[in-house]
Order: sequence, then structure tokens, then C-alpha cells
Amino acid sequence: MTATTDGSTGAVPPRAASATDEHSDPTPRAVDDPVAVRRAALRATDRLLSLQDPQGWWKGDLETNVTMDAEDLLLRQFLGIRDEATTRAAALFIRGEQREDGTWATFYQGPSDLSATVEAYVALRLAGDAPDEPHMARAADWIRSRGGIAAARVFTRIWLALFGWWKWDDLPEVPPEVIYVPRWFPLNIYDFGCWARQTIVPLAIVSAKRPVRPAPFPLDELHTDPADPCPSRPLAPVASWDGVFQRLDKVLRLYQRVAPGPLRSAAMRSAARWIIERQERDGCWGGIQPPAVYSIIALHLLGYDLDHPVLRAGLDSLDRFTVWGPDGSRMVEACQSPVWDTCLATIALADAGVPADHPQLVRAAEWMLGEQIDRPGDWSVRRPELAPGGWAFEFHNDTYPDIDDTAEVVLALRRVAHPETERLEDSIARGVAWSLGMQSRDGGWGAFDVDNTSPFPNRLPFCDFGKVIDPPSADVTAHVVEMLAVEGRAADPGTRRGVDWLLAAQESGGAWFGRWGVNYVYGTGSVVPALVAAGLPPAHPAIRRAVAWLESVQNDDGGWGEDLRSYRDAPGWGGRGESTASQTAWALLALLAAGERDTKVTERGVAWLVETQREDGSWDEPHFTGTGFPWDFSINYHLYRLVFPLTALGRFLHGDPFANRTGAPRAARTGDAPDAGAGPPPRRAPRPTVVRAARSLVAAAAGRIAERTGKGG
Ligand code: R01
Repeated sequence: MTATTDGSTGAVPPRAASATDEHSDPTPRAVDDPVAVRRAALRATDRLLSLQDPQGWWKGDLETNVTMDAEDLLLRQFLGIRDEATTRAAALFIRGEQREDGTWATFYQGPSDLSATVEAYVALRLAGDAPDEPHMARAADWIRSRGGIAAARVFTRIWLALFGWWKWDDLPEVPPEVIYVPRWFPLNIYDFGCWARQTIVPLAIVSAKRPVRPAPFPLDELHTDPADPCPSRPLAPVASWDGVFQRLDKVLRLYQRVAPGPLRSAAMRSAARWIIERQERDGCWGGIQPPAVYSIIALHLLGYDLDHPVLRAGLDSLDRFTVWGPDGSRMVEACQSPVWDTCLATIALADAGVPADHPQLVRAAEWMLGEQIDRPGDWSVRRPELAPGGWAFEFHNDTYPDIDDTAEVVLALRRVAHPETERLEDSIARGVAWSLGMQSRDGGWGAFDVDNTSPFPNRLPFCDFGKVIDPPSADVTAHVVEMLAVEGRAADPGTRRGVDWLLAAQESGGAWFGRWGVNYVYGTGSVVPALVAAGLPPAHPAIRRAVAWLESVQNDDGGWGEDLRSYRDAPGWGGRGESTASQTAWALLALLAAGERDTKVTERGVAWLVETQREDGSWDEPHFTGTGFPWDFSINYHLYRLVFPLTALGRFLHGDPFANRTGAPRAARTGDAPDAGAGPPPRRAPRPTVVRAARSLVAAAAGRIAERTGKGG
């Protein structure tokens, strides 16, 4: 009835339909029936409206992988607070994620992952599953066949070292004195992306303390040779980066032995202060789970007992990062996405024609206004003079607002007729100013910081878990450029440098890389609407190449899909994979912005969305289409399957009044910017009358919706 998940994990990318294929299917497609498209948009609108929290926010489950759940149990074991009920519920979830061959992956249909399988196996042993039970034996066999614990990532081996299952001596060093490395020197903590920075500081304390709690059972079955559990690995050549950093690690190891006591204890105290200063009001750290887990361990090792307010609040916050299933299973969320989900839902509803003064949109805007961050954070280290004004992704993360959320929240606020106009305008102005101030030297925008581009952090043997720097990306840059253009700042030098950055980042096939969403379909779906909003005519060669690329990767069923393997093998998998709702929507957003409203390609994409919609108005989406770290950490945002298709259907039906993407004939729009190659033309701020006119258009559209549903403002 719904999504086309045939479960295939084929090694060969599915063949994309050629753009010139005649569509010989005689059955009328849903899009031939405009009522069907409207009905689909209405059902999705109703569904999304029904999911809003009374306080005004939306939040979909944020699904990642079982290392979150396993580490949560290991933490409780380490602190001596693991209880039976939590263990049983977590084990239920972990068991449910195991595959036939005994392994765990880090995303739907992904390859077996050694570190995830080791951690999940150990967690199930804590829960009482015996090594000779078939599901456990299959896992252990597979782990040994892949090199055992010795071949797992650093984080996994740190967790095992906490119980003596691995030797601290066989782990890379992170000396706590790193807290003293000056900000201009390579490998100071501000050279790391904020997610890695918040993880490394507590882990430096842990690895200096080298704690070992008694192991509740042996783990010999996870070593290829229990007599030699840590086989030494050959060093890389001195003249290679790996070789240099491996030797640096050896030097640090020697230093660790001779580190002067007073310096070491001062560094530990400074690191602890750094951590405590960054604890959020709700007790978490940075709104993400890994820093919280390591910060709790680190502070506990420094003598904070579990009843200390800092640790009490930290532990309580972990309990709130959980999703309970109907079967009593408990899934740990790596992070929670209310601000991101709320701005995307607001945009989707506005695009679908819900009136700007609809009480639910006003409530959403009210909640977003209350979430704006008005104090300095780690971003201030590189921009000490810049006034605050950003938004973070999570409920509580005042130290780390991000530029992606800020751009999308401003775009969302702009769509709502909040009664306090001055307050809304003031908030938007501060968001715009903060975004402009956070532009990197090269003209692009990273997610959290300015110029976070050092090549060194990712070379450290310690950092084998994924991306640890935060350089500008096409998707974030596009969202900022779109927001600045809609705010009437297309002619600002900052915006124009952003446009140039985007044009230079287009890959030879015509697509843009997706840093925070999978993958080229996300990048291209973000960039094309931004370039058009900034004044590039749809006829611009960059836009034409993007359209041709999207056409070339459309699936035979009319949808778009892109497998996570595209991060490993772009030539083979770029733009290829089973169709999904969110990725089909991203492709459509680009096509609609590019003036391709009335083409067969667009119609077939819309038809795919209409035909695969569930009765309840949403879509199935088991595939992970969100990216934490390309390939290494993937996210299934459970609201993506609804907000992006609704945005696409809404723009298909009504266009986007603020970016003038009304699907007007291309010829009429190209005249706007005859010298497109030289950059976008100046754009005026939307005049209040224009805004009012646009709002009444939206209201008229919504009136039509209200007629059909008996709903609406
Ligand atoms: C993690 C980890 O779990 C994690 C969790 C969430 C993120 C980063 C950025 C954003 C905001 C959202 C979530 N936007 C830019 C994205 C918009 C789509 C990152 C990491 C895992 C390992 C380590 C995240 Br070490 C640290 C954290």
C-alpha cells in the first residue's frame, strides 16, 4: 500500500530512467488528477497539524544506531546504577535491531558494523544473554572473523577498557593539558568541531585517570586470540601523515608518564571547569548524548558523587533522551530535533497554504521566538565582537547555536503573521546579523563555527569515528543564502560571496554534495532553490546542469532515492537508490525552483508521492536520509518523511510567494538577470504591500483548503 521497499540490498545501483524514456504506462497517474494532489497535500497537512505539541513545537524521533543504547547501559554499569527495568527495555530494543547473520548495522540495510556489533553484544551480555545462545554465538563468530575487539574503533575500546576488557596502554592518548593549547596553535580544542570538542575534553580526563571497574564476565570470545588480545599494528612510514601522528601519539604516551603532577592536576581542574560551564539548564551537554555520557564519567572520576547537582541533572537528562516503543522497548536518541522539526514543519504548512495567522503557526512562531539564544557561546571564540542571535537544533543547547537552524528558523518566522510584529522583526534582524557574522573566510558557512577548517584533527589516531571538523558545506551555505535573499539581502557582499562559493562547489556532474543530508539529492535540493532565490535565472547553466543531473537519476518509478553508499562510492551510488519520500521531495524542490513545474519529470515525481502516501497522510521511510558524519554516523529523522513531501506538494500546487517561485514561464524570468554569470542582481527587500499581497494569496489558497476540510484559521 505504501513505500516501495522491496528489501533489495543489491550491489548494483538501480538503473535510472533515461530522461527521454517515453512513459508508456497506460494507467492514468495520480498527477493527471489535480484533485488527487490536493487531497494528498490536505491529508499531509492534517497529519502534520495533529502532531504539534500544545507548546508549539514538533519533534520526530531521531533514530541512529544501537551504540547509543549499548553505551547507555555500559555507563550505568560503570557508575553502579544499572537497573533491571532499564536493562530489559534497552536489551529488547537492541535485540530487535539485530540482523539474521547476528550483526548490527548503523543504518537501515547498511553493512554489518564491527564496533556496533561489539558494543551491542556486550550490552546484551550485561542484560544476561548467554554466549552460547544462537543469536549471541552468531554475533561473536562474526566479530572474530573481522579481527575481534582489536579491530574496533577507539570509542568501543575505551568502553571496554573501563572494565578491563581492553588495555588503556593500547589506546591513543588525549592529555588533559590539551585544554592549555593556545587558540592559535594547531590541535587546540577550538580546532575541533563542537561535537568532537565536547567529547574530547571529558575523554581527556577519563584517559588520564585510566579507571578500571571489575568486569562482570570475561569477553574472551570476542578476541581472535585471547592469549594475544592486542596484536601490535605496524607503524606507517615516518614520511606519511599517519606515521607522523602515530609517532606523536608515542611521544604523548611518554609524556603521560612524566607529566608534572601540579600541571596535570591543574589541567584536570581546568577541564572540569570547562565542562561544568557548558552544562545546559536541563543537565545535558550540547543537546547531544555522547558528551553527556563522557562528562558524567569524567566528573565522577574527579570526585563528584552521583548526588551532586551537576551529576544528578546530567543523569536525569539522559533519561529524557529516550523513546519508548509499544512493546516496552527503549531507544536512546543521540540528540533531539525540536527546533529543526518546528521550523521545517512551519515552512511546510505555509507552503501547503495554511494561513499565516493560523493559530498553530502563530504558536509555533511564539515557541521559536522563545528559543532564540541571546548569550555568547563557543562560537564567540572566533567572533568575540559578534552579538548573539542564533538558534540551536535542540531543546537545550545555548552554547552551540547553529547556522543551519538559524537560517531555517528565520525563513519559517517570515511565513507567520505573529501578532507582535516588532518582536518578530527584531528577532529576525538579530538572526540575520548573527548569520552574516558567522560567514567563513572562503565565503561559505559551516554548521556551528567560523573557519573550522584545520586539516589536523581528522589525522589523529583518536579520531577514527567520523568527521571532527566543521568546514563550510553546500547545504548550510545554501540555506543561509536563501534566507538572506528572502530577507532582501541578495545584493549584500556576504550573500554574493555565498553564491560564488556555491557555484564553485558544484560538482562536474551538476550536483552538490550533501553534508547533513543524504547526499547529492539533499545538496542539490538545498542549493537550487537558494540560487534562484538569490536571483539566478532558471536558465543559468549551473541550474540547467543540476536539472539535467536530477533528471538523469530519477528512478523508473518516478521517485528519487540515494543510498548512503554514495558517501563511499560517488560514481556508482551518487543519486542512486530506492525511492524515498524525503529524497523525492528534495529533488522536486530543486525542479520546482528551477521552473520545471510542468514537465513530465516533475509530474512523475509528484505522482510517486501521491501514490505512496499512507492513509494517515504520512509516508513510510525506513531508509536513513539524514547525515551526522558522512558514512560514519547516519540519522533517520522521523519527521522528514512528512515535512519535505508536504513542502514539495505545496510548492507544486501554490508556488512559493517569497522567492517568486511561481512556476512562471521561464522566458519571463530570465530577463531579471541578463548578466547572471557576473552574479545575482540586486534584490529589494520584500515591501510590506508585497508581503500582504502574498499573504492574501496564501490565505486564499488556504480558504480553498478549509472548504474541503472544514478546518483552518
Ligand atoms: C555524536 C552525535 O551523536 C551527534 C548527534 C547529532 C549531531 C549535528 C548538527 C546538527 C544540526 C544536528 C545534529 N544541523 C547542522 C544538521 C541539520 C540537519 C552530531 C553528532 C556522535 C559522536 C560524537 C548533529 Br564524538 C559526538 C556526537
